[in-house]
Amino acid sequence: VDRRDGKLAMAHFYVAFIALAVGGLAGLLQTLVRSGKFELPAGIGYYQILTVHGVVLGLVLTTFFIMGFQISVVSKTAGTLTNRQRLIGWIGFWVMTTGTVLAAIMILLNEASVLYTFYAPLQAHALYYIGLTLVIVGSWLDGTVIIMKYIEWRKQNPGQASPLITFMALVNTLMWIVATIGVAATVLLQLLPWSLGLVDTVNVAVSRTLFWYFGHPLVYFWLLPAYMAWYVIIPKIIGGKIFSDSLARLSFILFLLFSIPVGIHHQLLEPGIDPAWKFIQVILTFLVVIPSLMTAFSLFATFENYGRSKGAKGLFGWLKKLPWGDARFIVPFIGMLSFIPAGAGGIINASFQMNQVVHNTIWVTGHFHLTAATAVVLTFFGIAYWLIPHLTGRVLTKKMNKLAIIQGVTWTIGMTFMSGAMHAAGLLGAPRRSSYSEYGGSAQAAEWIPYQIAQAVGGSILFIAIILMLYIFVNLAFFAPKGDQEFPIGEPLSNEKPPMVFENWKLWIGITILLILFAYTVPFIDLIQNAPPGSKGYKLW
Ligand code: HAS
Repeated sequence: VDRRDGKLAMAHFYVAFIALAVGGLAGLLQTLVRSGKFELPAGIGYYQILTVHGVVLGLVLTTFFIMGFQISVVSKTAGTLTNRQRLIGWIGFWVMTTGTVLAAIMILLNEASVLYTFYAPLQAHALYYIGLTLVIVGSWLDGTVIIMKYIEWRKQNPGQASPLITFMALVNTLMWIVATIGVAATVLLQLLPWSLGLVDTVNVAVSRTLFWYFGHPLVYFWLLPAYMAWYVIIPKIIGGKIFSDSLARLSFILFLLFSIPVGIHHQLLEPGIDPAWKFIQVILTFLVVIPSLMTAFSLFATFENYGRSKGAKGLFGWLKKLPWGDARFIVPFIGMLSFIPAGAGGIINASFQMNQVVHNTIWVTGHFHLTAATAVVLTFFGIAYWLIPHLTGRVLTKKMNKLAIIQGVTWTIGMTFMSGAMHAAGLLGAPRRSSYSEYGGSAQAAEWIPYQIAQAVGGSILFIAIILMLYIFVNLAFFAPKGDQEFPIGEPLSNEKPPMVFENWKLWIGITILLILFAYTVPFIDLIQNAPPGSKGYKLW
């Protein structure tokens, strides 16, 4: 990657890893509070640190890391950014950073303890919403860079399929832009006017629905960069080939189509939405599982093909041929493994009836610590181990490689304790998002306490893993020996030419919009028409 593009990407990574430090500390404090053995000092509120944790890790770390990664892969495979593109990228970076600082100040002042899912009826200071709006607008500018580069590449290479990982970054960008329209709508039309005192009330159900229209594709916006690494980068690291370029493109297109019209699966227990429409979105949710199953199949095939090409025998002999001593492989691989139970948990959540058992319990928190905070984050760490030295002109030494493996394993142990205990306590009915309470000596609540202590043990181990990660990051950015770290980009197994229909964006964006209109039009009409008495104006308020 060109040095100038590398600097732009690194700027994003600095903010992402600062976010890891701040958000990780908040997470540790939360698990300690919930264990009942610790009280927050200086009048700091539980929901204040819970908001710091969710916003800084769920929104800031992810968005900055993903933008830095996508800029790097596009610059590597579609060509160095032009000066204009790079300028737009820098403006995007500064707009996002300004927004982050603004939102962070409001949270620290306890003016925005509204959690990372900041829908009504919780209300924050207007500057918090303005800050988050800036983060989104900045991310659109970064997204514009990806779109411009893609268009330029297609013009220069008529009739040819774009480089696979550039194609994937484009899909993720398009999905992000369509999804963020929902959150922008609730912020600009509802939350900002309400927090500025321009309107007295807001339609809470509309606010929640607009949030979840965004909130579910948000989780795939986190996942797809991990899939980019699993499909394209891991095959090269192990010395193998991508199982199928076309299959990878198809799975990304399916994510574009089915990630968005499924947000109501977060609202299955909410009044005001007709169960028939809930059920339709449940079916659409099961369709978005398919590209993940395709990914699992493709990864197994990649690993097995590679192992057999090295002479592996028997059903699982290929496992022995994988490079277990390479942190760039093993850390994301643990992420893949964790995604098997994590995905199974997601399928449980999405099952209409079973959702009643787990909704609003700490099971859901366990689910997203296994998906986002294990599968995705371990993959991001695995990427950082080679991308940071590549961008700073340094190398990952053997010693750092070893420490990186220790870091990944420590993270896994911590997360196994924490997420495992969360799943178990959730099945016993422990609520999510609540501070420590014995609920007036309830026998049921007493059963949760050992699991809450296990969560604190896990949280403490995770904090050690964060310190290790930050140490490795600083080493790779500033102190590792100078050198040329490989940027691994895999090649497909066969010379197949992916069908050009994959690049027909009018078709795919058209179907995406139709699916969204199908899944959301009637629910929104219902929510606006049936707004509770006392609502004024357009019944958005
Ligand atoms: Fe989820 C709630 C359903 C995936 C994140 N989810 C959440 C929340 C978050 C989140 C943050 O339907 C909480 C939001 C809040 O604050 O309230 N989720 C699903 C489903 C999937 C799913 C069906 N979620 C994710 C991913 C996330 C994420 C990915 C982040 C990155 N989720 C739900 C539902 C709720 C929910 C409900 C609402 C619950 C409620 O009531 O509030 C699916 O996409 C999962 C499909 C995945 C698979 C696994 C495929 C396996 C692969 C690995 C292969 C491994 C290999 C290595 C090859 C089917 C690809 C093995 C090698 C060997 C040698 C063994």
